[in-house]
Amino acid sequence: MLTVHHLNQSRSQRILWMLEELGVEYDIVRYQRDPKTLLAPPELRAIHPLGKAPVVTDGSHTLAESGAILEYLVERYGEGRFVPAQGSPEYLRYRYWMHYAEGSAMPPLLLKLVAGRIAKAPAPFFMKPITRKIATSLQAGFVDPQLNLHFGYIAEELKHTGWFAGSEFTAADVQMSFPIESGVVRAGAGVHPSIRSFLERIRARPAYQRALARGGDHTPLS
Ligand SMILES: N[C@@H](CCC(=O)N[C@@H](CS)C(=O)NCC(=O)O)C(=O)O
Repeated sequence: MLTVHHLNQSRSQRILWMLEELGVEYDIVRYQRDPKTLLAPPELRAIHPLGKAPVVTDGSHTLAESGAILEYLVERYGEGRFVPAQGSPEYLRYRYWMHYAEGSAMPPLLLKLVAGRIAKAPAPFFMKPITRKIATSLQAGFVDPQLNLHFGYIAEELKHTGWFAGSEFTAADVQMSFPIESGVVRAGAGVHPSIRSFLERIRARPAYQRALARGGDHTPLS
């Protein structure tokens, strides 16, 4: 039986959703973030040395990295579904968005989370204005302009067909759902109608709703 090592409010929700789309049976082992540090508990390191979610075990395979896991699941269980035909222009877009999600979209979103926490972190009163100034300068000078650039671009791309890789729903849409849901919470990405419409369409999918019911609340951290 395939097992998903699932951390609350995390990227592992994407994997549950993909498995529901594929109709593959799976077990869930649940882990809770430390409420202060937000880190995964050390038990997850027993499954994979980095101790980050998601991790999937399938028979003798232990897999990490959301994009690599999604590609594995679609190749192993998809029977041609959820991926464009190899060699097609849609396949190139598919591969691009599979990498873009974690390689380009997530770094400024993570910086936004960290800068927000620095600004709110307890500090001696004489240090507070300094830490707040560092955090707000980082946000205003780099993070916010980068996020506006990325979400403006994503919104334009979604205007073509409403999906990321051609006119059909694919695993690239599953992979992109996490930066988009995080972007709405952290970066006001919901101002773009094409992004709102994408979210409405994915949230209406029965498989998305089944994954939510099994995985629990996955509202991205803010
Ligand atoms: N690029 C990795 C990122 C994995 C990652 O950072 N996961 C977060 C959850 S969203 C995590 O495990 N955070 C807790 C920790 O770092 O201890 C992927 O896509 O799987």
